Amino acid sequence: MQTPARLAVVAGALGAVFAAAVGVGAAVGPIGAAVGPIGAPEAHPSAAAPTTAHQTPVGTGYVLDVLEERPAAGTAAVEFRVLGPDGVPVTEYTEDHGEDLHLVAVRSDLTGYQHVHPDLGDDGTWRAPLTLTPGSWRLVADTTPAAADEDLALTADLQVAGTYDPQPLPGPAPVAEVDGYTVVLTGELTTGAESELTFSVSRDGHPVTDLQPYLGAYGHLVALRDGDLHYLHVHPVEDDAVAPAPGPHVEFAATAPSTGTYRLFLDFRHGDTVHTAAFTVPTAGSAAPDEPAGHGHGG
Ligand SMILES: [Cu+2]
Repeated sequence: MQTPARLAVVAGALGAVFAAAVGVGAAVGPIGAAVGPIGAPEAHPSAAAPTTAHQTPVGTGYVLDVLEERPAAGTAAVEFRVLGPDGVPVTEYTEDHGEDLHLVAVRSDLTGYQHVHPDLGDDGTWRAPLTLTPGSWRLVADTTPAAADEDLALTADLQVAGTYDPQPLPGPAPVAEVDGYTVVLTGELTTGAESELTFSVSRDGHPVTDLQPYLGAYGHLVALRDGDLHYLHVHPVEDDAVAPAPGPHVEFAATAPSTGTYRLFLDFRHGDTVHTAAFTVPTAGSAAPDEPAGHGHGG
């Protein structure tokens, strides 16, 4: 029940943004007339006008403000701020899954996935170490500003110079191999109703039953839609009466807002290392015609 509610919250909040923007415009008058000496650099006027192309207002007017939208290719710290409805960098957050902010970075062809937990400076500037290749990148900051009282998925895009070499999206498959592990996905991603996705982890043919906690669970799942890179909130299936087992099965619940093909990234921790298994998953009913309804070729 939680995921539809959260999606509904996001959708409702989007409506609220426009209503709030109208209200703010009426109350404050000319935007930028007297924002005050907050210390925002002159060269960064977007702080007062959260509607530039790279910023997507979400929630109650919060924006993800990247300081350098055209970084060079390579590994470097990407700096950004979460700006509140008042344009002031947010410094107080409410933890979710053990972190104040989860940053996901992925190139527009859904390669190069990175999930990091950046460091927050006293001035509200986050610094995230990212490895970027030429092309367009989507950043998603999954965070709960203390004053917002709801989980937000704030997005921004980066353009990395160089020759973009797009990779085709791997076809739908229920099995992924990563770092010597085999991860099998069962379940479907459905629209309009919550469904469960179960990931089963094994290595060398043996189920892995000693997964290590990562971000307060035995797995962390991120889903991004092919094409528009829409970010899907996913949460672990939690049963208050039964503590989750440390593998081999890790369960999540998700609802897709509409049909499409998603790339699912499962982070799990084993051997003191975080591994990421990736799957291409069409929403139920939009699957390729040659995909079998079930895959019972066991044994
Ligand atoms: Cu995270």
